[in-house]
Amino acid sequence: MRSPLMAISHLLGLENMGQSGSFALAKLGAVSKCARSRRRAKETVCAGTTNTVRIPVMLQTLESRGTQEAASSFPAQYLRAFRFMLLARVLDEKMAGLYRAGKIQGGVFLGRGQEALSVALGLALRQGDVFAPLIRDGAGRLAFGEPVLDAVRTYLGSALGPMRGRDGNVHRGRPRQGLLPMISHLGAMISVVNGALMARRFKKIEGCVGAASIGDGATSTGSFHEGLNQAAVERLPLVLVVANNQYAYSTPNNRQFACEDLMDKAIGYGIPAHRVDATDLEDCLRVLGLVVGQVRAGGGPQMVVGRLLRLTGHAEHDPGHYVDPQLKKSPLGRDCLKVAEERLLREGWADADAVRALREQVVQEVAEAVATAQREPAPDPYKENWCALSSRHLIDVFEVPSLVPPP
Ligand SMILES: Cc1ncc(C[n+]2csc(CCOP(=O)(O)OP(=O)(O)O)c2C)c(N)n1
Ligand SMILES: [Mg+2]
Repeated sequence: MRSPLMAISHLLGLENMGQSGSFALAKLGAVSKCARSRRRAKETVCAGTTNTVRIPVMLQTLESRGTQEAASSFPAQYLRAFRFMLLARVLDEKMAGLYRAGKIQGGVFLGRGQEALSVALGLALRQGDVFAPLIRDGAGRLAFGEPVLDAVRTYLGSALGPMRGRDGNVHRGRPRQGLLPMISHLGAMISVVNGALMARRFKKIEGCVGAASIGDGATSTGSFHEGLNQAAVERLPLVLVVANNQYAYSTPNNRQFACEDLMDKAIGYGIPAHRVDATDLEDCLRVLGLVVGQVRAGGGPQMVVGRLLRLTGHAEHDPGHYVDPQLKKSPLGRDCLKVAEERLLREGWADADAVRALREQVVQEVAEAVATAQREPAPDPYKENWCALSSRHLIDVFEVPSLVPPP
C-alpha cells in the first residue's frame, strides 16, 4: 500500500527525485501544461471576456504542443504548483522566524498570498527564458528552478550562496541561468529584461520569453513606462506580471493611480492586457500558461494584472496595521494557498493525510537547507577579491553549479 506521501509523489511524478527536484520538476511542468486547461483558456480568454483586452489569436502553437502536454493531467499540474506554493510559504515563514530571532541582517520580504500568481509564471517559463522576480516571488523562483539553498544561503550570508554572502535577501539570482538578481522591483528590471531579450534577438536566439514581475506601486514609476514602451515598440517577447496587492508599502491603490484599471496602462502602449483572480490557482495557471505561450509564439509583449491582497506587512519589520479590514474580509483577502488546498481536497486530488505528509516533507527540506547554510562560512574580506556579479571575473571565471540539468 502507498503511504500518503508516496501517493502524492506518484501523482507529482516525484518518486526517486531528491530534495525538491526543483528545476527538473519545474521544467516538467513547463512543457507539460495540461491540454484541458489550455483549451479552457482559449475559450475563456479569447472569448473577449471583461478580463481581457485585445488578444491576438495566436494559439495554434499551444495546441500543437498538445500531445506532449496531455501526458500531464491537470490535477498533477495543480498539485505540482501547490507543492511549490507550500514550499515557498514554509520557506518564507522560516526566514521570518530567523529574522525575528536576529539571525538575518536586512529585510525579509514575504510572498504570503501571492504564491498562486507567482508559481503560475514560474511554471510557464522554461529553460532559456529570462525571469526578473518581484520581492514576493518565492514560489515563482522555486518553480523556475531556484534551489531552496540559494534563498537560504543568501538570507544567512553564506559565502557559498549565489551572491557569495555579499548581497542579501531578494537581491539574488543566477544570470547565466536566466534568473536576474534584482536591482529594485519598482520597474527597474523591465528594461533589464528588455536588454536580455534584445541580446537574444541579436544572437538570433528564438522562442524565448522574458518575464518581469512588479507591484502596483511600480506602475507609477518612470522605469515602468519607459520599459513598457520600449518592449512595445521593439515587439519584444516580454510578459509583464503586475501583482496588484492593493498597497505599495502603506500607500493604497486610490493614492497610487487614478485610471480605472491597471490594464489601461498597457493599452496606452498598445500592449494587450489581462486580469486574473490571483487568489485562484487555476485562473493563474490558465492565463499565465496562455499568455506566455502567445508571447513565445511571437505575438509581442503582454501584461497580466493579478488582483489580490498582500497578506502581510511590506516586510517582516512592518505589522501592516494600515491595511483596510474590509479588504481583508473581501474575496481579495482570500489566502491562495488555502483556496488551492481546499480545491485539492474537494476534488479528491489529494487527501488530508497526503497534504499533511507533503507539508512535513517541505518543512524538512527547508530545515535541512537552513542547517546546511548555518554551518557554512561567511565571506572573508581578507581572502576575497571583491567583484560585483556583473564583472568579467564572475561571468568568465566564477563557476556556479548549473540550475539546469543536462538534457
Ligand atoms: C526605486 C526604488 N524606490 C523605492 C524603493 C523602496 N521600496 C521597495 S518596495 C516598495 C513598495 C513597492 O510597492 P509595489 O510596487 O506595490 O510592490 P509590493 O511591495 O506591494 O509587492 C518601496 C517603496 C525601492 N526598492 N526602489
Ligand atoms: Mg503593491
